[in-house]
Amino acid sequence: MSTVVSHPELQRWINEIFDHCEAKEVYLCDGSQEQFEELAEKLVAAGTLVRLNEERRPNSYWAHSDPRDVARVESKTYICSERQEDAGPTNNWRSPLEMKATLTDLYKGSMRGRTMYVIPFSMGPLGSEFSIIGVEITDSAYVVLNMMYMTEVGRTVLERLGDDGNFVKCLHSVGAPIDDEESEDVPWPCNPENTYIAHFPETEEIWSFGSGYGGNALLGKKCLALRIATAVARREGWLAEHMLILKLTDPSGRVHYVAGAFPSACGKTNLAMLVPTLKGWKAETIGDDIAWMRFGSDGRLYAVNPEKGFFGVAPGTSSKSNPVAMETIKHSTIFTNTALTEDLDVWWEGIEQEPGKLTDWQGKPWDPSVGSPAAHPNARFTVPASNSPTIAPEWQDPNGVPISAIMFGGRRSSLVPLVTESFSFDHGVFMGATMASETTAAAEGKVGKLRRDPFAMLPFCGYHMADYFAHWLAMGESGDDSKLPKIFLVNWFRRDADGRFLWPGYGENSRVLKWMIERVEGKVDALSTPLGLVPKPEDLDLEGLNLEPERLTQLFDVNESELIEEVVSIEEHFNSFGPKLPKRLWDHLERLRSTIRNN
Ligand code: SAT
Ligand code: MN
Repeated sequence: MSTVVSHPELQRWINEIFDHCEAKEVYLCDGSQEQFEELAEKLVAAGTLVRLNEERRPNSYWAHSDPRDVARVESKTYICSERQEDAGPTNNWRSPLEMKATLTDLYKGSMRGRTMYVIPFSMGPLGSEFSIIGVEITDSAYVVLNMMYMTEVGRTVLERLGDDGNFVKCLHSVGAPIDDEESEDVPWPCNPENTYIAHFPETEEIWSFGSGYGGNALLGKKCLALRIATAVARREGWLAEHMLILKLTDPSGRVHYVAGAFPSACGKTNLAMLVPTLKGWKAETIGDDIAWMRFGSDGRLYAVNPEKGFFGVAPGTSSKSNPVAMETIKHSTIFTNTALTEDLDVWWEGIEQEPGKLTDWQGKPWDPSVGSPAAHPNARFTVPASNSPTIAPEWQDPNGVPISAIMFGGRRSSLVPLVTESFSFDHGVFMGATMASETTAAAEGKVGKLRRDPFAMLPFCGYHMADYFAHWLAMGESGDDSKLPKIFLVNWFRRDADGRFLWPGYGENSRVLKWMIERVEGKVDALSTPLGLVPKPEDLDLEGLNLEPERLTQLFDVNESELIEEVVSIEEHFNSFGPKLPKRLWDHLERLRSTIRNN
């Protein structure tokens, strides 16, 4: 095979994969618009993409997947560290040797009849101290288009890599060779029986096989920017987090940046695109999913969003729930597993418009009498962040933005107050480590069951979760106390005795953000409770909200028998991590338990 790149190790790896996977040809992705269009046309011809109505949804496409390939598969996701104890109890583990043997067999000839795409990409702004370069080799053109929206791709990245730069090797195959040149390809090739998403944190490699779905196949996102990055961040002393980054400007023009971790189905993307209801306040997006954070020379914690696009859930998105997202996806968007309208636009449950006659996410004719949803609940839009009308001008600042506050949140119908500030950074780590959310209909399993999801990182931490907690504590220790971000636990989802939400949420959450900022600026006091510091009633700006005082009381009420249950449940949670769980976190649990005994 001829030389395609000047980096000897990259070229060697390209040759090796080309030979082993027996690909038909190699295609180096340069990041150009011409290539985007060429590949989009190819996918339209193959039936993978449908070009949407140019007037209603310019430069946009619709795809629907194999019905067996619609989401991340945590049961097939592995952390292959040398030692099992380094993967910890929350990850699937296989030894690197064993996993590589299994996958080497599967990759043999897996790209037969297909083009092998080489995608040089950067997570984080090129040239930033934060950034990590990866190269994804894939046999899916759909993956290439999505990577072009989600990351920086192409020549600029190769130039920055030079001839001897480090890069993360990301190998992906849909695992569906075309053996008979005469036969037609399927629109969404995949191999659900043999799907593996394998991570090798020590050698910084990702091997993914069998799935074309976002989180399994766009390897820069969860695989690199979280699972591999967490392991790198631990070695190098920074944080790779599943967090949104939001810029807030108060009426006097003062700016603060806040980061926030929320489990799925808690409105993270909506919060990242918040439209404040408070007069004079402005919110802009830096990122909606991932934050990489490290201390700057001034001692503050700085964050970048390593991504360049949004990969958001479509169902439920509307001009009411998220007008900014609706504006963002008006053009240049790839929709996957939404429904398709008769005039070639997209539709999903919750979008507001009447559905009419549709093609559903499985490609079948649909009208409301069908009964099942027309869009898959995990249907997605992929869109460049630059499409967003409220993306902050500094969203790609190579130095990142200084974080004033970190929020942890979950969906809790009782006990957890609307907002609680941690007593200290350590106590904030306790809040993150004990985060929990009630399951919704969107995920499998029982609805309303409480699930602990520490730092919203359960499926994304590339090493032992207890070591990850220890890393957070160590970060706090290495920082300058007065400059560390304040940490808050929020809960937009408390309900009254009749099951109704007590807090209106969405844009009204700006009222809670305002209080956090006033705390950061030292403008207001707080009341101490067993769970942390809460606002004095007069300090929460409720003007124009018509919230009865009774409801406000309920939003902060801590019921003692529920607190007892919580302590028992956290103890069980902590025990699941074994002896590695940092003692300081046990101490915080004991302190909480003692507040019950003393009352
Ligand atoms: O497919 S992704 O893993 O990127 C999206 C998600 O599940 O959060
Ligand atoms: Mn996410």
